[in-house]
Amino acid sequence: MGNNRSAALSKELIDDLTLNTEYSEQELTDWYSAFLKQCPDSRISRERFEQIYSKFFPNADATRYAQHVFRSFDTNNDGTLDFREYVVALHLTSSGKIHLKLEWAFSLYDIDGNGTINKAEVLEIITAIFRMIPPEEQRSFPEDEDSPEKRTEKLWNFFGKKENDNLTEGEFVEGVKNNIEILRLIQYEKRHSHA
Ligand SMILES: [Ca+2]
Ligand SMILES: [Ca+2]
Repeated sequence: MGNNRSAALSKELIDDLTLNTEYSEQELTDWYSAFLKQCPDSRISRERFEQIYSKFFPNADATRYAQHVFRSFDTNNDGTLDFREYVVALHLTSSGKIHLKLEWAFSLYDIDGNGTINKAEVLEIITAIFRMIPPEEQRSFPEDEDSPEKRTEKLWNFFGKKENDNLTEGEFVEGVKNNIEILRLIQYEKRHSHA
């Protein structure tokens, strides 16, 4: 183990992250210590990520969705999340800035990363989302969105797209911003009460 990285964050990484996120140097340093305790080799594997993610969805199967989320966070595509990717991911998904969230959502749906979304990609993500939704909750869905296929059809129509059309990032972001129904359909907000 001759090339163990030091436990301190490099100056470059701190500068990079304070510039690109809203976190302070102190927050990042504290966070990094915690991160190293959880991940001594300073990386999160896909399997580990899936395990962590699935704990939030004990009554359903979040594995497939977690794989897509992992891909969207693994920006250098090396099959692991390093500290930078982890912090940027948290920033994207929790900062509350709608534009950042939508850019991230676009990358989630753009499975092959070619810069546009096609209908098959929407269907794949919606199918993964459906697996996270407990069956009893699915039964309460409106009839025209109670299956992945129907929900995809509805979304695609909201975007005004034909079967073989593609959706650009600009169209995606504008569409979601301008139509609350689209925003509702592209995501899954877990219900908190299970009364
Ligand atoms: Ca990576
Ligand atoms: Ca694509």
